Amino acid sequence: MGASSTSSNSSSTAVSSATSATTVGTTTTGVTTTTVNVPSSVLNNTCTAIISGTITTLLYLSNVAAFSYTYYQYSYVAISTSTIMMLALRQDPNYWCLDDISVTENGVQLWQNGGFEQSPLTQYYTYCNPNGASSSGIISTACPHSGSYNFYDGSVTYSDYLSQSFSTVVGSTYNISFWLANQGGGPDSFLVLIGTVPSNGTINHCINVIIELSFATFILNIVGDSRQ
Ligand SMILES: [Ca+2]
Repeated sequence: MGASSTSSNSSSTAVSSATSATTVGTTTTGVTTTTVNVPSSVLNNTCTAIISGTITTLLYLSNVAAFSYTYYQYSYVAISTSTIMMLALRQDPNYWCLDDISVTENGVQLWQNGGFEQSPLTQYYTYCNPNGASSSGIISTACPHSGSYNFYDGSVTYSDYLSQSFSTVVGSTYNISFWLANQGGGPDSFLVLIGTVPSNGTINHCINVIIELSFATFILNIVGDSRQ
């Protein structure tokens, strides 16, 4: 019997008595796999278009009530050499507080500025607001979980999108976690997707177009078309 077994020494808590002991869940580790249908408008747009391959939904919350900072943790087995995680946030009447995002493999941190202590946001993150939603996400001092800053997002009516990509080894397991608080009730939604960055590493709708001034009038029309 050579199987290595991880044995926990914790005394097996005998389920006893008739007291209806409910789990008190203030800061829980929630590995919640819910099968909720994410609206296609949230899933399919110019922001999510940069993810390719098999896309895994780690978390989808929709129209949930306010809750204090809660720890979310997941394991993800990489399917490509470059992986992207994207978070989509919408909070019409209030705000999401997000902090301490972490992606590790064997203890090595792969996610940069997960604590949002460094500015500007776009130094490490790709930020996308496809519908120009108001009260969209920023680095803020409003509700840090640790340090002085957090991501603070009250994107109205539509989600805005925050993402970062990192190198991965196919078949290796990555530990993903973050802290999230909801400052109010719905309409709200919070989505976390993970998938593959296209192999050529380019993002189709972020093509740099060189404008030659002598052809400015003509070429500017082309620029307008290419950015649709
Ligand atoms: Ca922080």
